[in-house]
Amino acid sequence: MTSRLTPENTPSIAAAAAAVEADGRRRIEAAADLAALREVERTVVGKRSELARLHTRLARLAPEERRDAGAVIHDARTRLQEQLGRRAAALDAEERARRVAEERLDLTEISTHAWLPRRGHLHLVTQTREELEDTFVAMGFAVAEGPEAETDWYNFQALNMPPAHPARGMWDTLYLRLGEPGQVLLRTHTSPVQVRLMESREPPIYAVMPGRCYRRDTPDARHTPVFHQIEGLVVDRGITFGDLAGTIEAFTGAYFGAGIHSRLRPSYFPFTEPSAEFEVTCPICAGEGCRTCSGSGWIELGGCGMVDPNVFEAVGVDAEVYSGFAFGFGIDRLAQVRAGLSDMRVLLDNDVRFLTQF
Ligand code: FA5
Repeated sequence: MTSRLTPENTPSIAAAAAAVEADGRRRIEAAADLAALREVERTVVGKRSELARLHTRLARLAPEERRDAGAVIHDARTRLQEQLGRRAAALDAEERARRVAEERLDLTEISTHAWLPRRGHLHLVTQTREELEDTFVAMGFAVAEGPEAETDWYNFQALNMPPAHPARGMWDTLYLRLGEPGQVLLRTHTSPVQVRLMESREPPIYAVMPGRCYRRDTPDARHTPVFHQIEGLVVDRGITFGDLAGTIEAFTGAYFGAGIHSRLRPSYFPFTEPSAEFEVTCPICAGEGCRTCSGSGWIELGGCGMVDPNVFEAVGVDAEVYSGFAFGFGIDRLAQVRAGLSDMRVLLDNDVRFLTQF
C-alpha cells in the first residue's frame, strides 16, 4: 500500500515527535533523584505531555497517515519510557549506595570503650562511715548531722572552752567570719552536734553524729587537714562510766569481730569529766605488735568521757537528773587501720588505682 504522507501532516508530526523526544531525553538525564524523575515522567510521557498532545492530532489525519504518524509517536514514547527505566535504575542504585554509606557500620573498627562512663563506687571513707552507722543503728542509736561551718559557740564555748581557753590551740581551724559572738569557723570536731542535739531534744538521747571536720593540722601519715569523725552521745537517767566502757566494747566486737577488744586510758577533754582515750586491739597484728601500732598491740581510735556538767548547763539539761557519756573518733583513721594503709594521705589523692581496690 502506498503511503499518503504529506509534508503538512505526518512529517510535521514526526519532526515534532523528534523534538519532543530530544527535549524529554535531556530532562530525563537531568533528573537528580527519583522524585524529580517521577515529575519528569509525568511531563514527558504522561496524559498532559507534549507526546499526548501530538497523539490528539492523529485524529485529524487520514487513516493511512494516522498509522505511520502513530507509529512514530509510539516509537518515541517507547524509547523515552526505556530511557526513564534506565535512569530510574541508575538513580535508585545511587540512592542505595548513598544510604548504605551513611548507615555503614564498620565492624572491623577497634573500640576501646573509652567513651563509655565507667561504673564507680563509694569511697573507702564513705563505705566505712556507712558501716559504722549501720553498726550503731543495730545497737539502738539514731543518726544525726550538723553543719560543717559552725559558730564559735557550738565548736568551743558550749563545750566548756571559753575564749582564750588553752585547749582551743590544739583544735585551731579556718575562721570564716571574725568577731564575737557570731564568729563562724570550719568545725574541728563533730562534738558541736552533741550541743545542737541536746538543745533541740529532751533526753533520753542515744545518737551518733558522723561528719567532716577541719583542722590546722600539717598532713602526715596519720593526719589530714580535712577528715571525718563520728560522734556518739548518750544522755539518760543513771548513765555511768560502766555504760560508756560497755558500749565501746560492744561496738568494738560488733564492728571488728571476735578477738578485737577495747581499753580506756585516762585523758583530758574540756567537755567530758572524767575523760579517756579509747584504744582497740590492733586489727593488723591482732595485738602481737607491729609497725602500724608502733609495737604496742593497741591502736587509738578516739576520745570519750562522761558529759561535763558545764556542758549540760550550757544547753539547759538538768545535771542533777541526767547523766551521759560521749565519744568521738576518726573515720579516716579507722579506714586506715582496717585497710592496713601506712599513710592516710592516699585517701585524698584520688588515684583510681588505689580507690578501685576497695
Ligand atoms: C576530739 O576531736 C574530741 N571531740 C573527741 C571526743 C568526743 C572526746 C566526745 C570526748 C567526747 P581528738 O582531737 O583526739 O578528739 O580527735 C578524735 C579523733 O579524730 C582522733 O583520735 C583521730 O582518730 C581523729 N583525728 C583528729 N585529727 C585528725 C586529723 N587531722 N586527721 C585525721 N584524723 C584525725
